[in-house]
Amino acid sequence: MSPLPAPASLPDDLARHLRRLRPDAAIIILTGAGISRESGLHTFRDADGIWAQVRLEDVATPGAFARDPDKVQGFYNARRQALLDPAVQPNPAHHALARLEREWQGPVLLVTQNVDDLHDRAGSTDLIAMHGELMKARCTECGGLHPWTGDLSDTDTCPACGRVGYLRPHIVWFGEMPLFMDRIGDALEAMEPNDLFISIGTSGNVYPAAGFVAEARAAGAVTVEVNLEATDGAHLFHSGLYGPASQTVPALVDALLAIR
Ligand code: BV8
Repeated sequence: MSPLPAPASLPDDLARHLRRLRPDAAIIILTGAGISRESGLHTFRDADGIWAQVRLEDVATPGAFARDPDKVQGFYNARRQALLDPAVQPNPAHHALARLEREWQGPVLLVTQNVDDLHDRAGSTDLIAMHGELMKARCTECGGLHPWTGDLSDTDTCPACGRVGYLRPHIVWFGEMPLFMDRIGDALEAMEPNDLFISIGTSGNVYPAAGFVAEARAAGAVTVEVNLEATDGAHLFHSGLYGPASQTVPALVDALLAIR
């Protein structure tokens, strides 16, 4: 296979790694809160992040929900209303990933840790929300999943089973198993040498998502970290692209789509 043309406008080491890619390579992308920061949503562990405002032990664990359901419901009700703000829209990074899925010759799987709906609204379709979705409620009795845009409380009725007071946010809390792990694991295991794994806007603090890069690398994939700045896990990746996602992600997608 003759070497692919070097993608333009990327750091040399990243361009060198991307040259290994086949134009129909499989791409797996993992996103975190950083990709939505420029849409106006807070991250978790930045100085102005969510965990600087409230303790995760008080709002994002099953124990917290059992102890004080109103506090937990109030935490997610506020975030659901913030997401519904018309000013909160997909940014160029979300749109670039949807474009990559449309135009790349190989499969593009987008796994997000985010519970906002910005990837969906940008048009990504092969999309896994492994930590749940803010705009859905789940019945703890019948398991029914329901679109939910208003506030949730223990006075609400499950549209499926009619029980009152059994609806919770469709969110994966700490200590709960993330969603679609079989599908994600199969996709990572199926990666071949010179496929591509891209991590975007995540600090790599939360497992099992933070372990995906090691699985991809073990399969021989090219691994790239795209983030505002290098994370503590930067050494786990072959290369990195640093800066605001609304600039770095479109540049990376342009360079990938230049590979023919
Ligand atoms: C599990 C809820 C096992 C949704 C979240 C004890 C018991 C059980 C498990 C554990 C335990 N102790 C530890 C664990 C494992 C635990 C874990 O990893 N804990 C950490 C804190 C050490 N994991 C779990 O509990 C997981 N479950 O292990 O289950 C199991 C096994 C069998 C049976 C049952 C269970 C569950 C993990 C999911 C937890 N839920 N949130 C919500 O409220 O939103 S995780 C939370 O962190 C969010 O979902 C978020 O997505 C995730 C990761 O955070 P990031 O997205 O990375 O955000 P962060 O702020 O950290 O970083 C943002 C980055 O963006 C930064 O690097 C920044 O530089 C960058 N950035 C900022 N601006 C920009 C930018 N980049 C680009 N452009 C910009 N403009």
